[in-house]
Amino acid sequence: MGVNVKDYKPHQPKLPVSRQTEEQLRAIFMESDINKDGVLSKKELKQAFGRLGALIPSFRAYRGLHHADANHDGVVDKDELDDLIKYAYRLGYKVT
Ligand SMILES: [Ca+2]
Ligand SMILES: [Ca+2]
Repeated sequence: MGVNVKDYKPHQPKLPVSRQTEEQLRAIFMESDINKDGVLSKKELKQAFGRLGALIPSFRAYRGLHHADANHDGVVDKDELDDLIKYAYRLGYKVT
């Protein structure tokens, strides 16, 4: 029982680090959809960036929304979420 040392390959993660981080960021944003309407409001974005350790979550939510909200309806939907994730990733946010 236990870990099979022979098959343990620490330098070969299943996913590249960037991909893992993006998936973790996606999970955080999805969890922050408090009212489960499938889109992220500014208030929910603020919560998400707060969880990610942003110094000023409300500012980051504003910037993130401005960046990702392609159809200008004031919320980030599933299609826009990818842009938001890339935005957060570029800024160095990661799940700790
Ligand atoms: Ca929502
Ligand atoms: Ca939108």
